[in-house]
Order: sequence, then C-alpha cells, then structure tokens
Amino acid sequence: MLIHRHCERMNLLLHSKDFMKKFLFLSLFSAMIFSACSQQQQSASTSATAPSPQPSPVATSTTPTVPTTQNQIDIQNFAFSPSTLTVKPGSTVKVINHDTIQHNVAAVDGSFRVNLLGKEESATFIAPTKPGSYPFVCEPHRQTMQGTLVVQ
Ligand SMILES: [Cu+2]
Repeated sequence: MLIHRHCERMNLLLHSKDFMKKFLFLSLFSAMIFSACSQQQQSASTSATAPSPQPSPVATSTTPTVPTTQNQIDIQNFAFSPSTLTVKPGSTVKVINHDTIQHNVAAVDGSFRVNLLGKEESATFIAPTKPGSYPFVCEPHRQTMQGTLVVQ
C-alpha cells in the first residue's frame, strides 16, 4: 500500500518534469517565431509596396517601441493636431504634414518657423525659451489654419 502510493508520487513527478520540458520547448519555439516575425515586419516596413502584415497579439503586447506623440504637431485636412501644444522651454518640436497640399508652421511673432512641407515631410523647430502662449499659423492658409504653442 505504501509502496504503491510512493509509485504514484513518482509518476506524478515524472509527468510534471515532462510537462516542464514541453513548456520550455514551447517557449523557446515561440521566441524563435517571434524573432522571425519582427524581422519580417522590419523588412516589410522598408518596402513601400508590401501590404502591412497583421501583427499577432503576442508581437504587439511585447513590442516596447510606441512612438511618442509629445512635442509633435501633425497636419492633416488643413488642421493642426493638436491645435494647442504645450511644451517645455527650448524643446524641439516636430511638425509632420500628411496632406498633399503644402503646409507649414510659423509663429505669428516670428519666434519659430518651419519651411513648407510636402506630403509626409517633417521638420523641427526649437520652442521659445521664454514661457508664454505663442499663436502660430500655416502661412499659405493663415485665415483657417491656426494653433497655439504654450511654453511652460
Ligand atoms: Cu496650410
């Protein structure tokens, strides 16, 4: 009776060892797949014609590189996004135009300005070092395209 119980325990232990082996193998295997996936994504992003691959949930949850939206003004459909951007004094601000029409960003008081940008072109400017509220426009569309840079 006692020996039998002992055997049962041994059996259980053996099974769990087997399970650990399988688990280790699976995690190794999935790591290999993941690295292959990220390589594929890298090559896909370099070729413009390739359709963007659907990233697996595993890939998205473990990819740490999330592009920061701080200090950035996006231009789309004749509008600034955000229309009011708050930055620290003297920080670098990136401007990206997503329209086919050329746009730019120019402070009304002339304290900062970027040249006209074509579609998907970007440029940076340095925010003023003096805290304050700086209205800016897109020079070709200054009547409709207006924004504010808040330095604080
Ligand atoms: Cu414009």
